Amino acid sequence: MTTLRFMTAGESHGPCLTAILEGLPAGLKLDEEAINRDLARRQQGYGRGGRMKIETDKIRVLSGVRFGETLGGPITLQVVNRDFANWGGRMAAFGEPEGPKVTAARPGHADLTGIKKYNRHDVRDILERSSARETTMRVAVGAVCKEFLRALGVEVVSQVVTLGGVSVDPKKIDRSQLGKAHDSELNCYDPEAEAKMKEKIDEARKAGDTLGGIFEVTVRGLPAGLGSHIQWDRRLDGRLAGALMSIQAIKGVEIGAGFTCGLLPGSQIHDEVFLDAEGNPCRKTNRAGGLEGGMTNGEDVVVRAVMKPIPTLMKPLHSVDIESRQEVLACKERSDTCAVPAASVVGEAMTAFVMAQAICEKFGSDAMVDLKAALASYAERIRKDW
Ligand code: EPS
Repeated sequence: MTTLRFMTAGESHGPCLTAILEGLPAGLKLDEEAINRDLARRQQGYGRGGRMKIETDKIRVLSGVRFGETLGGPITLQVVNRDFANWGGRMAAFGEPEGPKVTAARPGHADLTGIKKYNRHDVRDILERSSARETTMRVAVGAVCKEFLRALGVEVVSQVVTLGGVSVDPKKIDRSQLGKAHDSELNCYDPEAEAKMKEKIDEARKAGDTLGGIFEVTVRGLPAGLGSHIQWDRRLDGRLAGALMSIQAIKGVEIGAGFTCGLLPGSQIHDEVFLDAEGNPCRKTNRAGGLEGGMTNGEDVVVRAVMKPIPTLMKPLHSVDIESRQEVLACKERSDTCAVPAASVVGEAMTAFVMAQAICEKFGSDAMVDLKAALASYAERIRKDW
């Protein structure tokens, strides 16, 4: 197998989180601080809970990189869970567990189905791995992929467009200033909408409730022709949607005009093609979100994902106790009121991984210098011959 791939390991309150990323070319320069910056961005955002005050996620690179350059071998990434020091008795690999079991499953979480499927009798055995703490490692992997893409002139950015029912004014989104939202507390371009979103978060926190929302990821600078129409599992829109749907709490994904495509006629959906001043094909709209026929078409890739409200409520919902077999209120684990800004950083990471994988497949991934030469020659050919 030559494709770029990764795997994560670790429990939310275990000693550490780990990822192995394999398949990136040798000779890619990596900046430790760029990875730490994205880890810090995932930890931020108005509405997060107490855990983020305990952790300061910092990357340790244990293999595959020497003096800031990739070697072509598996890259092992690690983040230590500081909170493990407080949880050792409940999370040790051996010995007897301390403290009570968690037995009241939370609706909306992996708890109830997880204990049945894996034959566990403590919900902690499920929630520790299903927790969105795992996304720390996706962000670390994504930060490496973003550096790879940046070396090829490709940028991946995100913004929150809806939170707790408040949406940004689309007119205020300036796509020429990609990444501008990253400086704000909710990763949002629109300060007025952001102020209203923060009010909603405060209200939800007081009510013991949680909030979801929608984020958008944009990728700029991709060559046309990544992915393929030839086979279902090579279509890049399908792979991208799958990668985003795999993020904890994501319930829907749309590309470009997305669900609006079901409301409007074809004349108002498809992006007409014109010739630019140099006689090359160009578009005035991007309702396809940069993907046609399962392939990038050279426009920005624009994808949106909706995150449901976090299932751990401080004012818990009705559920069942797996030990007493009685109806009870769901357990209360410390949690966040809203994690949509954090999810947007995870969305960037998964998108960056999918795009990096498609590039490695198309242009070969042994040495960075060969990959760059293959990409340049392809870009030149499709510029001339179309
Ligand atoms: C998270 C860490 C978790 C939660 C949250 C995300 O920390 P703890 O469980 O110690 O409070 O804040 O996880 C969930 C919302 C969840 O449902 O599991 C993180 O690092 O992102």
